[in-house]
Amino acid sequence: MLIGAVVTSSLSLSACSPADGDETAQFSPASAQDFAPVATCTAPPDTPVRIEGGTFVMGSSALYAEEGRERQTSVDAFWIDPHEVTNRKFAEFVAATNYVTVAEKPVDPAQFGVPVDQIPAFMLEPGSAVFTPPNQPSQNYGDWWEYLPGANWKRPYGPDGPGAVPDHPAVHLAWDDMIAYADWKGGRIPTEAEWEYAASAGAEKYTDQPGPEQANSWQGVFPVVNEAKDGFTGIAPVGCFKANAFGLYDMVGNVWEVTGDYFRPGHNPADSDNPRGPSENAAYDPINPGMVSRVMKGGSYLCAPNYCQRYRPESRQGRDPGLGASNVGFRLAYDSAPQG
Ligand SMILES: [Ca+2]
Ligand SMILES: [Ca+2]
Repeated sequence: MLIGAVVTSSLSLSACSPADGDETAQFSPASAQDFAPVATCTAPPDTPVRIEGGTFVMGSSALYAEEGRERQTSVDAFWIDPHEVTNRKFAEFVAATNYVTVAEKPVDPAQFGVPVDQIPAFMLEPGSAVFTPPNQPSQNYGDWWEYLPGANWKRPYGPDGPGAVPDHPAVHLAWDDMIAYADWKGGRIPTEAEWEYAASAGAEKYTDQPGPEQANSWQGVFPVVNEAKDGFTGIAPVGCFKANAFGLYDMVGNVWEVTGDYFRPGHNPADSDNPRGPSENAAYDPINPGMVSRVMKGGSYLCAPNYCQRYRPESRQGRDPGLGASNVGFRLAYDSAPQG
C-alpha cells in the first residue's frame, strides 16, 4: 500500500470512479409521479434462496468499459442470502467467536511502503473510510471520503456517531472479516458471475436509475444534493425495497457487495462457464494500481445519475481488500442447502 492509499482506496470502494463518462452524465430530476415513498419496511427472512443454474448475458457494453463485453455465461446452482449480511447477523458471529475486525486494529505501517515518519499518525489508528458530503459541488472523491479513526462496523459513523442499527447491512469490513464470517457461517463469498446472475433474475438490462421504490440509491446531484426520494439519505435497513424476481433484496443499491473474483477491467470472453475471474497475478485495478482488488457489485446509496450509474447488476468496481468503507458490505453464497 502506498502512502495515501487509504484515501485512494476510498475511491475504489466507493461510490464510483470518475471514469467513462461520469462527468458528462446529466442529472435529470425525477418527476413527482416517480416518487413512491416506502410504505413498509419489515426485515425479510434470513433463509438463503436456491438459485437454479442457468445461462444469462453477463456484463454490459452500455455505460462503462470495465463492464464489457457482454457474453453468454453459465453458472451452476447455488444458494444465496436473501439480503446483505446485517449488523444483527455479524454481531452473532462476533459474540460467538470474539472476532475483532481489521478496522478495529491498528494499521500496519508496512502497508504504506514508506518510512513511518511520513505517514500521518491518524492513518495508523484503527478506522475506516466514511462518506462525508462536502459543502460544495465536487468531482474529486477525496472531497467526500474521509479516513475516520474509530469508525468500524459497530460505530459506522465514527466514535461520536450513532451505533450500528441491527437491520442495517454490516459495513467497514475488510476481505478477511468477510471470509471469517463466511467460514463461521458455513458459506462463502459468491463469484461475480453468481452474484450478477442472481441480481439479474432474468430481468431486462436497464441503464436508468431505479425508481425510488426499487433501490436505495442517490436522487439528486451527487455529492451535494441528496433528495432522498427513496426515503433514505444513507443506508437503509435490508428489505425496505422491492425484492427481485428471485426474492433477493437490495442486490442493486443500498451497499456495494464484495464478490470473490479478483478485479480486472472487462470480462474475458473465453471464461464463460462458471467463471471465477482472473488469477491473482492478472488482477489489475486502474483506480488502485498495485493493489490486488476484488470485484464489488451493484452500487450503493451513493450512486447517482450525474456521477455513478452503477445501480445495476452489471456494475463492477475494484475493492481494496484491506480497508472497510461505509458503503460496502457483502452477502454469502452456499454450495448446499444451509443448515439452521
Ligand atoms: Ca437513498
Ligand atoms: Ca446491495
